[in-house]
Amino acid sequence: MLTAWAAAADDAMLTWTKLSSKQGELPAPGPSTEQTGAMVGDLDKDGVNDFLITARQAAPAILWYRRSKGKWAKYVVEDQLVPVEAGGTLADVDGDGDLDIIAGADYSDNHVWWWENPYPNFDPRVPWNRHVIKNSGKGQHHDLLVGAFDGDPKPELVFWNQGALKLYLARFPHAQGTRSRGRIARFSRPRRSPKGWPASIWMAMGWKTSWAAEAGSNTMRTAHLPRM
Ligand SMILES: [Ca+2]
Ligand SMILES: [Ca+2]
Ligand SMILES: [Ca+2]
Repeated sequence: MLTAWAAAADDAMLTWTKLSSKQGELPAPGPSTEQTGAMVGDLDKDGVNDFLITARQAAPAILWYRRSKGKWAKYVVEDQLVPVEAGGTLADVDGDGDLDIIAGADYSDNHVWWWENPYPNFDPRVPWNRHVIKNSGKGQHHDLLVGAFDGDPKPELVFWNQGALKLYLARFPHAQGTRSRGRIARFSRPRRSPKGWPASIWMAMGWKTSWAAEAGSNTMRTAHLPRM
């Protein structure tokens, strides 16, 4: 009874405030149209979430909206035009304790990149260093997610490459400050799917643990499997 009352009280207190760049309440993201992506995370580690907007029609391709003293300030992360697709994600790629940005290219380009968070040295006009994760094969990478897939506690990136109709895993560089690209592995379809599994299942084995993923044109789910 007490829990139900508390939940109802929280709902009653929840209010939303709309802020619009059209009304001048937020800096406008342009000049590009086609804002492809929005990512949320605490990029400056002050305990308050910030957000990023990506675009693919004109530079700059990535902007960071930093929350500071009750206002939003706009910082350039990528000052070039790179065709960033929807579906980027945030993770500490280089292991130095701050969130970095990971995103893939749209149909026109075969890259997947990550941008190195320069914490604590932020300048609204200075872009972040961009690194390459993938620069071969086919284009379009909508769906990216980060998790601990191979049995050690370090995270890896899994992404679906729409142009190739293939699912990839990329290991992060192992040591702080490394510029290595890590390692990219490819999922493959099992010759015989276990009974009852959907036809869209992909599997990666030979790592410390086995895992499976189901991928479609705009969705992806993954799960650990018992040792096989
Ligand atoms: Ca923040
Ligand atoms: Ca980092
Ligand atoms: Ca950093």
